[in-house]
Amino acid sequence: MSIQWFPGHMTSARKKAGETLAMADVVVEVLDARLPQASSNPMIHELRAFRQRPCLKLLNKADMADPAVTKAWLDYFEQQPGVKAVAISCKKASDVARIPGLAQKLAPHRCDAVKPLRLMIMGIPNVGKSTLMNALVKKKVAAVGDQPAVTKSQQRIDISSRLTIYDTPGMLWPKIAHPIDGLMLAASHAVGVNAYIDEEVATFLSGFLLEHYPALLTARYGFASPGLDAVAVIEAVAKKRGCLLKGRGGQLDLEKAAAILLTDYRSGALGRISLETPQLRGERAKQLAAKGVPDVEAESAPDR
Ligand SMILES: Nc1nc2c(ncn2[C@@H]2O[C@H](COP(=O)(O)OP(=O)(O)OP(=O)(O)O)[C@@H](O)[C@H]2O)c(=O)[nH]1
Ligand SMILES: [Mg+2]
Repeated sequence: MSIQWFPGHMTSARKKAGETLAMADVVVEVLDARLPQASSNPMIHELRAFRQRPCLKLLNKADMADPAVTKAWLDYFEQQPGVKAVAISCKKASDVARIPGLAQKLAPHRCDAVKPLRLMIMGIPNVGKSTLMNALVKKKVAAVGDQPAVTKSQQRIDISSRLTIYDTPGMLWPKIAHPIDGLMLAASHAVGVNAYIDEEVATFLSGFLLEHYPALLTARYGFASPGLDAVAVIEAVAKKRGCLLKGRGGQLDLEKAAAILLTDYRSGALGRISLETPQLRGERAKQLAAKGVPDVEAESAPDR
């Protein structure tokens, strides 16, 4: 079953976002650098296309993503019309300091107190929108936390007479078409915990890590991965970390081991990992097209 999460406050957030976008000059779309396409909300793309607003795509949390893959994503996004893409970590002041200047280039006519530059920060839950807002304002004006839907309503801050910023609640969309996108989003903590089962998401993650980053599994947990499958990885984590069910004669607590694996990925303790590449995404789109299924969640790029 695919993972879906569209709680009520997101319906009103979408309506409000549409209204605010009419007054904003540039969309600052915060993406998770580890899953830049899966974390691109097609609803944001639609709103932006309707209002014809340029977009600064920030591949945030780049400190936790695979640098070579991030570079490939930047090249991919930069081909899209009206888009500038940069990789940043909101926790690095020098990265954040570049953002107003980059946004200004997308709306050069908004440059003084009569026409201040108005930036609207948008994105899916838990990607770092409010962290970015706080870093731009240089004080804590918005609550942040490593869980989805911390921000429930919009906030406007006039940083100066020339710069206004809107922070918005994280939004997903009503139907995540591809199960793998739901799994990537859940692994990265963009989805409410009631919408998925840890073990299912950890099985997806361990399968991906086995295929693409086996050395990171070995480095973190100290077991050799050849010959293991996704479930065996979770069992191996359970053994290494002593996860046992109480009073069950040494039976492994796989739920606990799944939670450890997810926490280690989310915190970056496992290392720098990217869950998708433009190439993998392109191959999947071709497979879907061969079956007659359009990749509805892919933004239009020149080569698509
Ligand atoms: N490693 C790393 N963590 C980050 C970065 N930016 C934000 N975070 C963390 O990501 C988590 C979510 O940050 P928030 O700013 O609350 O995210 P948000 O997008 O506002 O989330 P919602 O309000 O729930 O939509 C927090 O634990 C932040 O500390 C980054 O660049 N690198
Ligand atoms: Mg927030």
